[in-house]
Formats: sequence, structure tokens, C-alpha cells
Amino acid sequence: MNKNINHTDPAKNINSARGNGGEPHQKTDKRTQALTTQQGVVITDNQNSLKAGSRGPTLLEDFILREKINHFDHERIPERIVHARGSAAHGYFQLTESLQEYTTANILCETNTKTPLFARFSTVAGSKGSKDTPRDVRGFAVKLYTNQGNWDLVGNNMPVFFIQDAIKFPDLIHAVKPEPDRGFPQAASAHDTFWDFVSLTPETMHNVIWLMSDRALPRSLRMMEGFGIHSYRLLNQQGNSTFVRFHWKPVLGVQSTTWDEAIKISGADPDYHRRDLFEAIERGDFPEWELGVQLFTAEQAQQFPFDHLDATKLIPEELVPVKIVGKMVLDRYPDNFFAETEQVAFCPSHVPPGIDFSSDPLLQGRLFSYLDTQLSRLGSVNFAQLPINAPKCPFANMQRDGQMQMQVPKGRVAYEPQSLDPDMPRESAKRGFTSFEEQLDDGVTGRIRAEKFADHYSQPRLFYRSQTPAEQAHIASAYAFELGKVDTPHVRCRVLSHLRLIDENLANRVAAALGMKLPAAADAAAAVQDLATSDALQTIGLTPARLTGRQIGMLIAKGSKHSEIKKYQQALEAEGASIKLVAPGREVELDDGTRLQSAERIAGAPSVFFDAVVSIIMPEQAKILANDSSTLDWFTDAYVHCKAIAYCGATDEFILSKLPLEKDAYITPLADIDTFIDNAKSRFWDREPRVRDLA
Ligand code: HDE
Repeated sequence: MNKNINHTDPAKNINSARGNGGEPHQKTDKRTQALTTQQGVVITDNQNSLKAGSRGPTLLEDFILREKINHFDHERIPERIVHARGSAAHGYFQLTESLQEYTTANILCETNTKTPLFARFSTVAGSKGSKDTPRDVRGFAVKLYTNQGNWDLVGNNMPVFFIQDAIKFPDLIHAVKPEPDRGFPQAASAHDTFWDFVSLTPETMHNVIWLMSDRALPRSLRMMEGFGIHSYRLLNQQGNSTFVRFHWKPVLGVQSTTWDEAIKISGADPDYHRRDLFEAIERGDFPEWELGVQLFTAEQAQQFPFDHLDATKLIPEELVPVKIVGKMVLDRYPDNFFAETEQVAFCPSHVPPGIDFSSDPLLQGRLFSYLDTQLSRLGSVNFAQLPINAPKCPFANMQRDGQMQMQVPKGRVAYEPQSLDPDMPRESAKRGFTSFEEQLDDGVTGRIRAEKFADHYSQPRLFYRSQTPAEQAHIASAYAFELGKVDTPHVRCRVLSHLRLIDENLANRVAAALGMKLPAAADAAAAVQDLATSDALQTIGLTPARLTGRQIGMLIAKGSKHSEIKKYQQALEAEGASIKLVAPGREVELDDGTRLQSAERIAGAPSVFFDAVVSIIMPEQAKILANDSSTLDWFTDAYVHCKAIAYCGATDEFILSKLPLEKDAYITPLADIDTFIDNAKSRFWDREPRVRDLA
């Protein structure tokens, strides 16, 4: 952790010369290969274009310049229409419990196979360069390179979706994206068009309340649940079908930031989640999730108080338990962001034999959309040949040609049936993909929604009533914040009319925070049910009281006691925390003369980056830091974000005493290390009503 300071500059060993205009020329030597054009021609000078005289115009003849600039001009591909901003990692999946009884998919039957995978996490609404921490749903897409073909489980970090039918997806996305006339807001749902659309579309109410909850503010990508959302089918040897909903459960538990933190993080580090994923993998703290399945039959489904083909409905774990069957580990960051994270193409239609689709109308639309979108994004039907997309099991077919064809097929046969080439691939009834033979009960074609889809409020009510009081306050405050950004009064009013059907108390809180009168309740299309609450839907309830995966910020400065620093480092690391040293500069001389490198300057590392903070400084430095606003914010923010703080005498005397904070059980002197360690495992939510006027 205490990296040795190394000031050696490797550039000194490079074979470098200066050119006519003072420009550096780093020349190849025995170790390095020569720089070439795309055609393999070695380049003599990568600093100067070919000119008529040293001060004259550039010559068209310079094919080296033209090739380089031409390639550069076309470096970008269209970003994803949704989920443009993402971060990914390689890893593997290992099954712990076979589902052989239910499916023929090897990945769900073979416990001794390690299946390589690539997982990409994303925000939905923002552009590729937008911040990591908006209030948003997160994409959770996993490409599993199974030995029977790729399986893309393309899900989200929330178990439900906004709409019930794919035909509404373009409307939903157009409503949430920047408004077309003004081109803002970026990566935000807090604007009129989003709330106008959702307030006129009651089926969105369930996902919207999840969006208003702390689930939309993950602390880390490593601390999110993933959900396949739709019901899929598992098919066994006999062709029997069992419905399944897929869950990814993070080993670190579900953890979130507060809204105030999320806003400040996005200013201080727009790459917060991406950096966290990268650093965790670099440290060897490999993110892990358990794969869970909810299995149920069509007969069971008929007893549910909702239709499971409706993607706005979750199946409470109390109704159908989540059976843990395997584990995903992410152990390698991509080598190249573009080639892998950007070019990966997920399609829910990629499933191996033994996994099949349900008739969920949203899923059915997705089966078309994802394949189709790759044509605009990757530009060719051959996108599956890119290394990140290609299966890792044998594959062979007679599809041919197309832009950017990478393969060189041999022979004269590219059709089937054929009798000229005995080596060409043929179908296999035994190993091939088979669709479930569903007996359809309603053979009439029509644009008709299933009747039970009309229940729009029972599950949002279930969700709200399942939350702890702190989470309910966050939800009410989120509605108030978002609606506070909506200028059109009738839109705000319409949202309140829906909230009354979800929970009268929620509606009252939001109306009061907005200073508005409650309108009449909306007209529900179906009776609202009081369903049994479910603790599994909480966030705070799912945060384990552990330090593993948490990050502690430690403020040190000139003359800080090395022995104290070590004591805290050792104790915290033993509990699984990682520690970042924060200081006025990047190097610090301690009391015993040791020079330590800090991870960040305090001006660049606000306490919103950390789960708890420790301050070990001497009086002289404390006096200086007491006049530094970033230091004062460091402690104030840790306090208002309900974090544990361990302080030394000088911090107390010169800094804390200046701040409007009340010493409570989560603010402890350095000597009380055990209490700090216990406190740092969670947030002190009891402090929140004293520091924030929540709705
Ligand atoms: Fe997507 N979605 N989606 N979506 N979605 C895309 O595909 C679409 C839906 C999800 O990391 C696009 O390759 C339609 C539900 C994720 O690359 C596009 C509908 C869920 C990702 C598309 C939905 C998702 C996408 C954009 C309604 C959760 C990012 C680029 C029928 C279960 C994957 C692309 C990645 C991406 C369409 C609804 C999750 C346009 C039409 C429900 C995680 O094809």
C-alpha cells in the first residue's frame, strides 16, 4: 500500500534525438519494432508531414499523412441509442448446482465447467461521455461464451421495466433523452417530457418508483443486483418447460449513495464507477455475483396476483424463492475499451439450446431490436466475427460475404442441401436449438393487452411499503426533487394523482415538499391490491455489516504519526477495507522521516469518494487545513452523508470545532479504533433527519 517513491524517468533510456525544429524523434532500437503504415511500410519520420520546403505547403503525395488522418477521421462509431455509457470486464461463470432436471443448457447443468464471460454495466439515458452517477437505471448485460453457443443475458439492476409492450419503447426513450428542441438535460429524468410521458402512462409507475429509490444511485457497479426481468423458459430433455426469472446477487451486498453524494461525485469524478471497477480488479478484489433463479410452472403462474408476462411486475422472493445455482467472477479488465466494451453486441435472442423465450411482449420486441441496431452501430452483418462477439465454441454456417468479412471460406459450396462437399456443416436434431411447442389458448390476432396488465399500482405500493423509513424518505425526496424541475403544473399534478394510488402518505409528503395541494386520485384501471411486503426489495436491508469492498479515506499531512497510520491501515485492511491516503500534496514526510505517496490531493478527493474517513494530522497542519474549504467540506460532507469519522486531537481542536456538527456515536476519537471499525461498516441513518430536510 505504501508505494515506494520512484523518481526514475524511463524516457532517459529511450533512443531519442531532436529534429530541425526542436521536435523529439524517438527512434527504434534493438528492442522495439519499427512503426509502419497499414500496408507494412516502415515510417522514417512520424513528426513531420511532407512539405515543399520547411515552411512551404504540405504535398498531396504524402500517403503516410493521408492514411493516418483518414483513419483518425473515422475512429468513432455511433454510440448506443440507449446504454451508451458503459464499463465492462471479463470473467467466468461456474455453476454450483445443476439444473439438469429443468434444462439441457450445459452451462446450467455442468458444475465442473468454467464458462468465460464478458459483463457490461451501463447507465441508460446519458451519452457515451456522460457521468457515471446520474439517477438512472443501470444496464447489467452478460455475454456467456457457453460451449453450446453464446448466451446474452441482457438485464438491468431493477427487476421491472417501464413499459409492457415494445411498441412504446421509442416513446419512453424519446421522453427521457434530452428534449429535441433544446438539447438538454443530459443524463437526467428530471424534466418535463419524461414526467409528461410517465404521468400519462400508468404502467410506468412501478419502474419509476424504483428509479426514485436508492437503487438508482449505486455506490459501485460491484454492489448492484442484476435482473433478467422477463420470464424466460428452461426446456429439458423431454421438451418440458419451466418458467425462470434470472437474478444476479452481488457478494458485496446492495449499497447506494445518497442523492447529494451522487451529485457531488459526478462533479469530482465523472468516471467514479468505471474507475472503481478498474481499481478493484487491479487490486485483486474481484467483483462477484451469485446467479439465482426463480423457477415456476405455468400452473403456478396462474395463481399469481399478477401476470408474469408483464415486465412491469416482479415476482416477490416470498412467493417464489430465489435458488442460488452458480457464481460469476470478474477478474480481468478489458485490454482495449473500444475493441471490447464499445464493440460488444448483446442480443437477448442469443440463447443456447435449453433456454427459450416467453411471450412477454416486451421481450418479443427486444428479440428484433438488438440484432437490428448492430447494423447501424457496427456497420455490418459480420459484427459477430469481432473477437469480443465471436463464440468460443465451434461454429460453421453458409452465411457469406457482407462488409468486412474476416473469414476466407474454402470450397464451392455455400448452400444446403448439397452433395458436392461432405465436410460442409449440416443440421443436428439431437444437439440443435428447439423452440417450446406452446399450446396457445387465444388464437385471435389483435392489438390487445392482456387484462391483468391493467394493475398498475399494487406493486409500486408493495415496493414503497417494503422500504425502511430512511429509504421511504429518500423516495419521497427524489419525487420532490424531480418534480421540482418540472415546469408544467398539470404534469406535476398528474404525477401526484398517481402517487395517491400508490400510497397516500407518499403523495402527501411529495405534495408538501412541492408546496402543492393534493389533486384527486387518478382513475385506476384495475383495483389496487395490498400485497404482502418483501424485505428483499430494500437496499439498506441488503447492505451487509462488513468492511469488505468499502473504501476508507485517510487524511494525513506533514509530520503525521506513522505509527497511528499503520495501526489504522492494518486494522482496516484486516477487515477487508481498502484505504486511500489523502493529503495536501502527493508526497508526505511523516514524523519518523518516512516519505509516503498519497493516492490523491485533498482538493481532488472529496469525502464523497469514501465510505468512512479518518484524520491523522498534527496541530501545525490542522491549523493550515482549517482555512481550506476542501478540507472543511471533507468533514462536513462525511457528516451529512451519515458516515463514520475517526479524528485525532488536532483535527478536533482546529477543524471539527469550527464546523456545525454534533458529535454523535459515529464520530469517534482515534483511540477508539474498534468502534470506528464497527461504524464504518454502515451509514448512521439516524443522523440524517438532523442534517437534511427530507420530504
Ligand atoms: Fe434494451 N436496448 N431495449 N432493454 N438494453 C439496447 O441495444 C430495446 C430493455 C438493455 O451493454 C440497444 O445494442 C428495446 C429491457 C441493456 O451493450 C437497443 C426495448 C432491458 C442494454 C435496445 C428494450 C434492457 C440495452 C441499444 C423494449 C432490461 C445495453 C444498443 C422492447 C431487461 C447492452 C444495443 C450493452 C441496449 C432496445 C428494453 C436492457 C436499441 C426495443 C426491458 C442492458 O437495441
